[in-house]
Amino acid sequence: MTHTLTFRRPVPGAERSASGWHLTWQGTAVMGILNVTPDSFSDGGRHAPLPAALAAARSMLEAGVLFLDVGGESTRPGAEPVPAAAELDRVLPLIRALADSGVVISVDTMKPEVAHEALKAGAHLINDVTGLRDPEMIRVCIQAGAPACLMHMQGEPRTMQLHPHYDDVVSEVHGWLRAQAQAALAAGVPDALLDPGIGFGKTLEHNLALLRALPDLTAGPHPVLVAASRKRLIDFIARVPDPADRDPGTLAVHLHAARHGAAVVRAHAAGAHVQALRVQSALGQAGVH
Ligand code: HH2
Repeated sequence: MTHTLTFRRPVPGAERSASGWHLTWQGTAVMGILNVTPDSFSDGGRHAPLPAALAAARSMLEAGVLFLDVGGESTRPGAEPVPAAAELDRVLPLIRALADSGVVISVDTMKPEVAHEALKAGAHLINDVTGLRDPEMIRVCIQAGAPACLMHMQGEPRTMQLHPHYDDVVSEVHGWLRAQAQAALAAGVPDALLDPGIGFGKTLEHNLALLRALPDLTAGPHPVLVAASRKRLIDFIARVPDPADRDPGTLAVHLHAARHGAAVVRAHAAGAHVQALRVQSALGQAGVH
């Protein structure tokens, strides 16, 4: 399956047309996770000095990721917000250092001011776990010509796992994502990736229902991103308390997502994902870019 994401700014590997720059890939691409935070639930502190972050980025690039997702604020359940200035101090040096590396850089932020500065520094795509709820974030994307990944979250990270509740999780999440994407595109955002937000205000049953319903979301007009990397649902299913041990379960979820049309999977173990997706592709299923 071919996927396309449209930008109104130059992007490595994208083709230019009258309507913008179109990044096109076959099968499921990998977005490598690069958190430059002290407290992310899986890779917190690991990429703190810039050389360590660059070494991790290089190894993901060599492995064949299409996107790198740079994050400066943890959104794990219970996380406290970080001031914009601190988030910028974390992400900008890395984005600047990666700007000429030929990778598509996404910035994982909920704050319009961080998104604005990150796009100025060389990022191409906004990954907003609040799904462009803030109109200012929409303005930032339009002004910079950047598409956004819109993720669904019930509540906010500090409290989202206390009492998640839906009458019908699949229709509520899919309906909300489609409406947000439609509004964003109508306002002038160049394009949108949709993400059901695994683990964001959802019980295990909610997560499983959304993963089983992926064919409904991927049948729609927007490319879909799935991000289950090392999340707690894997512990609930397979009893793996340490996030660092959850890559096998992550791969199982992401290969399922690829078979059901996901355009992108967001992963910590990026190299393992590229390898597994290439093998799955060779077996006649969805594959890697
Ligand atoms: N999950 C996390 C962060 N960003 N972005 C999207 N689009 N979808 C997700 O599911 C998603 C996301 C949380 O994972 P991680 O970045 O590994 O941890 P932390 O938030 O603790 O930094």
